[in-house]
Amino acid sequence: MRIQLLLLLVPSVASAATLCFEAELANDLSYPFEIAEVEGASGGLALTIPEGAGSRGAFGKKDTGFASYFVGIPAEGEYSIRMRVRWNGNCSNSAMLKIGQTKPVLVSTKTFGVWHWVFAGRGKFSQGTHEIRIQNREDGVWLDEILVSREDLELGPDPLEPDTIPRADAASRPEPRVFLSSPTRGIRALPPTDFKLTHATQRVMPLPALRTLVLREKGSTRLVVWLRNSSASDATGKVTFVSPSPVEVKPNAEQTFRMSRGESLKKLCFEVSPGAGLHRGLHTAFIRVRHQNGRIEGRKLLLLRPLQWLVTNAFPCPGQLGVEAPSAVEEAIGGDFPGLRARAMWRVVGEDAITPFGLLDMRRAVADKTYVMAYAFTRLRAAEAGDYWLSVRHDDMVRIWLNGAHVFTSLQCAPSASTRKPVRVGLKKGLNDLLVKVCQIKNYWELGVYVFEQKPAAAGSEVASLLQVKEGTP
Ligand SMILES: [Ca+2]
Ligand SMILES: [Ca+2]
Repeated sequence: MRIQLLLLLVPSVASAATLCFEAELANDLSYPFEIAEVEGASGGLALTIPEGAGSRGAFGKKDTGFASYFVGIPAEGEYSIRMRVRWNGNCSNSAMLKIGQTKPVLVSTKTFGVWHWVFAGRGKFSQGTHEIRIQNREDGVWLDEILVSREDLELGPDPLEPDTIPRADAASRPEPRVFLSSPTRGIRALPPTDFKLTHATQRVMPLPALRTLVLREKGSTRLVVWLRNSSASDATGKVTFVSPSPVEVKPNAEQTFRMSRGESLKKLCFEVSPGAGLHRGLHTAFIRVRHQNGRIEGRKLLLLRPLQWLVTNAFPCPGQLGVEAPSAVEEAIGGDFPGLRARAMWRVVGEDAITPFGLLDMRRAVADKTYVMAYAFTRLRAAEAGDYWLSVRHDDMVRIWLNGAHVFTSLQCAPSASTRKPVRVGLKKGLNDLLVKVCQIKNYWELGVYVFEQKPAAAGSEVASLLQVKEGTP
C-alpha cells in the first residue's frame, strides 16, 4: 500500500516522447533472472539476480540469462534509456543492455545499496515495436523500472509512474509465459565491508541454467510460478508441479489460474518439502502448464536434498598453498571415518548452514575466520559399483579423498559460482567415505558436492550416527 501511495505522488511522465515500464514485466525471462517482491520498488516488484546465483560463465555471453521487452516506439528519433536499479556492491553493480541487433552496452554505477536511476545507453529508433534486452553480467543486482525518453528528464531517486506495458506480438505469444522464482531465504546478506572482491577471469564450467530448489528438513521451500500475459486477451489454464521423486507439495500440486484482460502478471505458489524416502542428492521436477487452447508447456527444475555433513573445528592455514598444510585429520585417513582418531572436534552441520544454492557455508558451520582450513565428511551410497561424476564447487582451495584415497585438489581461490569442476570417481557398491579439506583465505567459505544425475544412482547417506559412536567410546 505504501508503494501505491508513493506512485500517486510522483509525477507522471506520460508523453509521446517518453515511455516508462516495470522491469518485472518482461515479455520473456530466463534463469537466473527472477521476479522478486522488494521494498522500495515501483509496484512492489523488481527483477533480480540473487546474490550467489552467479554469472554462469563469461561476462556478457548471450546465454547466461536475459530479460526481453517489446516496446512500441511512437515516433522516429533518438532516445536515451535509463534504468532504476539497486546494486549490492562492487562485484554486483552491472548489467548489459541491448537494443535490437546492436552490440550490448555495459550499464554500471558505483552507487551501492540504494535505488537510483542509471543511464543505460542511447539509440535511434524507427517508429514501431523494438526489442530491449537486459543480459546477466553479475549477480546481486535489482532492476525496477526502464525509461525510454527523447527528453533529458531530471530524475531523483524515486520511481516514476509507469505508463506502458511491454506487449509481445499477440499472434506469436497467445499464451502467458511461465517464469519461476524461489524467494525463500533467496538473498544472502552482503559480505562485510572489508571484503576484497575481484572479478574472476579464468575459464569456468558454467552452472546449470536451471532453477534449483533446496529442500529443508524443517519447513518448506517456496517455488513461485509467475504467469506473464503479454497479449491483450483473457487467459486461463492449469499449472501442475510434477515430481517423480517423493516430495510433498502444498497447498495443491495442481492449481488453476484465470487472468482477466489487462492483468499482466499472476503469482502462484507451491510449498515443497521432502517426502518419506527422498534420497540426499539431486532430483528432477517439472512445472507443467496446460493453456486454455490445449497447448502444454513444461519447465524443468532441480530439487536438491543436501548431503549431510560432519565438519571439524578450524585449523591454521597459510595463504600460499595452504591446502598442502597437513593436520592430525590427514594422519588418520584410511579405512574408516577418521573422526575417532583425528584429535579434531567433529560436529553435525545444521540446516541453517546450507545456502539457498545448496552449498555448505563453512563460515556458519565452522567459524567466520580467514587463513583457516577445516574438514567436511559425508558418505555416498552407490546402488552399484562404477564410475561416477561429482560436481564440485569450492571457495577457496580444496582437496578431496574418497575411501581414503586422494582424488582431487584445486588451488583456485575464487567464489564458488566460478569454481565448478567435474570430478570422475570410482564408487564401490554401498557406502563410500568422502572427506574434503576446505581452505579459507578471504570472503565467502563454501563447499558444494553432488553426484551428477545418472544411473545407477549414488545418494548421500546419514552420518550423524558416527558421532554417537564417539560419545560412547572411552
Ligand atoms: Ca518494478
Ligand atoms: Ca573464500
